Formats: sequence, structure tokens, C-alpha cells
Amino acid sequence: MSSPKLIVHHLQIGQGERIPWLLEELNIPYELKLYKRSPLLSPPELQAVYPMGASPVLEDLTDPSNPVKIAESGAITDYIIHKYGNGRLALKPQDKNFADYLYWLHFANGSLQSGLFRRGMARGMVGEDDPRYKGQVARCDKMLSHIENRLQNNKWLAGEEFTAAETMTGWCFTTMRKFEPMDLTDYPGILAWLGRIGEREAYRRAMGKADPDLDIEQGISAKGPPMMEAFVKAMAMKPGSL
Ligand SMILES: N[C@@H](CCC(=O)N[C@@H](CS)C(=O)NCC(=O)O)C(=O)O
Repeated sequence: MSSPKLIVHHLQIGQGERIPWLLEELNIPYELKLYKRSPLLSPPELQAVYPMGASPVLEDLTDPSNPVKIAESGAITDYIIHKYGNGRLALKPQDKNFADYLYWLHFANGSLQSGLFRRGMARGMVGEDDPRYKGQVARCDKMLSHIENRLQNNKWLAGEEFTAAETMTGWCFTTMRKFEPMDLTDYPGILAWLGRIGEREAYRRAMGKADPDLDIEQGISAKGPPMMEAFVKAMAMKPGSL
């Protein structure tokens, strides 16, 4: 097979970082196109690539007769692993931890990220004294304890092996804290796992290319990185100010 011709479109300070990280782990070459937030959402150039204007987007130009464009980080992850990764970083159906792998791979976007985002939205919209916010806090606390329990008893989310469950979940505890802060002091299992991620050369290489201005040590620390200013401003907007 000819060498893959992959283009990754990444809106900086965002979940698109999952894809360069995955590709670095798999040692698959790619071209990276970076976009800056403008000031918070995607700029027109990214909207032109994908009508949802969201990142990541992968273009696969390996076969000129069948150019592919695919979005959704979970779908891109599966596409890369199965098309070019020979199944590496996924567990196989015969593996004893296959169900764990699938569960944690999907938990990232299906529950964790959406739950954290809802908590942030509720705080901005109804305030911290509102029972609707408190309900979201309780739900997130439950999820964090669930992940903590998993990582106190396992080196990686799917068990002994590092998998794409990590490349999908990592950002929720690193860069995503620029949007939804989270103090991880009381979660030593999650912190130790973040420490192991921070030791991976492929992670450092990917972050160095995708978001060289982000401080990796802050991202994996207990307190997390400072919030993104444009997001703080947007959250402080009053109804009717748009
Ligand atoms: N479910 C999608 C979400 C993509 C998404 O919302 N990406 C954000 C970056 S964190 C984005 O592009 N936001 C800018 C915008 O929607 O304008 C995925 O997993 O790829």
C-alpha cells in the first residue's frame, strides 16, 4: 500500500489534539493544518472545510480516486486505527478486556465530556446556587469517582495496555480544563494516569506540533491550566448582549 496521505485539521486548544496524538502513537505520517479560534469558535477557513465548522477533521487523499473527508474524533480514531494502524491501539474481540476498551473509548465523548460541558453551561446560565447546577456537579462527581476507581486499579483505562481510550479521554483532563476547570487533587489515580500520559514521547510530540503554546505540565497538574480568556468572557455574557 502507498504511504498514507493524511491531513488533520485542528482548531487549536481543542479536542482535535486527539488525532495528532493518535497518529504519533501509531507512527503514521500526517500533515497538520492549524486554525486559531476566532475568538472562541472556528474561523471561516475551517467552516469551509466542514459545514459543522468543528474540529478535528481528517482528509485522506491516499487514493486519488476515492478522497475521504471524515469528522468526529471517535469516528476518525476508528478510521485511522483500522485503515492504517493495523488495529493497533484497539483491543480485539478475543481480548479479555475488549468490552472495557469499547466502554472507555465511548465514555469519553458519550458521558464525560458532555457531562463536564453541561456542568459548565449550567454554572454560566443559572449560577452555582441553583439546584440544576448542583445536579450537574453531583453527576460529574459520580463520573470522576468512577474513573478514579478504574485508574486506581488499572494502569490504563482498558487495563494493562495503552489504547485509543487514552487518546480519546486525555484531553478531557488536560486542555479541556481551560474551558471547564477541575481540581484533581482528590483524584490520585487520575493524576498518576495523567503523569504516565505526560511521559509519552508521542503525546509530547503531538502537543508540540498541535498546540506549542500550551504548557503540558500545567495540563497534567492537579490544578490544571488557566481558563481560556475568550471563553470566560463568553460565559459572562448577559442575555441579549449578542
Ligand atoms: N463530537 C465532535 C465535537 C467537535 C467539536 O465540537 N470541536 C470543537 C473543538 S473542542 C470545535 O470545533 N468548536 C468550534 C466550533 O464549533 O465552532 C468530536 O468529537 O469531534
